[in-house]
Amino acid sequence: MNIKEKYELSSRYETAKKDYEKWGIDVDKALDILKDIKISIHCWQGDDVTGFEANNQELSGGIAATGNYPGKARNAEELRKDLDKALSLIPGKHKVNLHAIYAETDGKFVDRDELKPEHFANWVKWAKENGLGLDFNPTIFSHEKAADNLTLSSPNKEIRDFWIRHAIASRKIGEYFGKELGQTCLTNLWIPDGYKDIPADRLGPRKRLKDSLEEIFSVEIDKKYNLDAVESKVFGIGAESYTVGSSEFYINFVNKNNLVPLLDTGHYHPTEVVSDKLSAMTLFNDKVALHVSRPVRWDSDHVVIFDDELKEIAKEIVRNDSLDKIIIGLDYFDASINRIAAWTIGSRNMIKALLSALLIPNDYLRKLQDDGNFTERLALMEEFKTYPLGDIWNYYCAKNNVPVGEEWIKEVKKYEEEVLNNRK
Ligand code: RNT
Ligand code: ZN
Repeated sequence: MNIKEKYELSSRYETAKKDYEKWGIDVDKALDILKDIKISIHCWQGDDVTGFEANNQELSGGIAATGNYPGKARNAEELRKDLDKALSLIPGKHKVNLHAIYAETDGKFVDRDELKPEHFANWVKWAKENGLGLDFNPTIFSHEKAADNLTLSSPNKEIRDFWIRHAIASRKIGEYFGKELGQTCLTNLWIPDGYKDIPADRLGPRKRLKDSLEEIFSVEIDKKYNLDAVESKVFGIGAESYTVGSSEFYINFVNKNNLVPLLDTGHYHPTEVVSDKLSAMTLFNDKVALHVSRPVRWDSDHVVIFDDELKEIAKEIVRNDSLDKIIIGLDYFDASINRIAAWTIGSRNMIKALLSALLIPNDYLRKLQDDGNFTERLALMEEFKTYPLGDIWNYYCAKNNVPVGEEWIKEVKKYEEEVLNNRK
């Protein structure tokens, strides 16, 4: 940025700031708060949830990445390089979320139940070099032992035991991340288990899932290093009629077992919204984790955009003082656009939504509600929609040494020409 642009940016910032100050909002303080909020950026946007196993398997489990945009990362080194690029366009210091299929095993086949911390040593080294935290997920899909969407709830004990071993191994990898990086790792367990058609037994699978999970979580791991989350779902492709790990199942399970519930914004019926669930969940849980995604007609995992629901989620986090309670992670995978752009767009939107929530007169609006002044509540909420958020956002990006406004697009294009297009 040249001097003139810098000057214009800061004078626009000063003017915008005054608009917010009229409402008693301390903009500089908001930017300080924002700087400390970590988003867990999902590595799997970078290769369409393929992973790098020696016997690479097709994506299964009732989820799908559609599109065939050129240049996807073919190995962990390329994925880290792509992440470096995306992270250079996203303001703040964040975490990267890995799945077990991103292990590095030197071309040797290591089955999931045999995975060890050493298979993630390169990731840890990279995270250390870049001041990043790491989160983790057992990969309980895309595997021959998950072929029929039955894993931890399978009637076959051998299958269940295999995945129990994998989940325990994953928690130990999470513990290793936490110890090495000095930031607690969140290890999140999601399984695809369910039935395409009307079940003859709904209880049996849930009972088996409960037993499997109890075994997995009976292995003690210090919560300072690793926190365990479980993610519910409503349906998947090929599991349209019944999902074993439903919302009720996991809400009850986490409460009994003191785990972290994880809410994915694509995992509910279309008129349900996660923003409305957070206040209820935080009243009864110390921590609540999120997979921020964007369902379009179904759990489609579109790139997160700056829409009303995203802003509403951010408001709930900020105005309820839940910044240290809600663990924000992203979960989407679009293979039809540049993958680095996909990371950048979704992450910047999440951060921008948090900024917008920090710049709303939340206390005043709450008072209007309590006073029964719904007219002014609505009127003011609407007026704030066109307050000069963009000027504050641009200044925040410049302050954090990342491109301002749409400037980042050029950088992605350049990277596409110089790096991605050479991956044939
Ligand atoms: C699937 C879940 C799950 C996955 C990732 C890859 O519906 O949302 O979180 O998307 O683990
Ligand atoms: Zn998810």
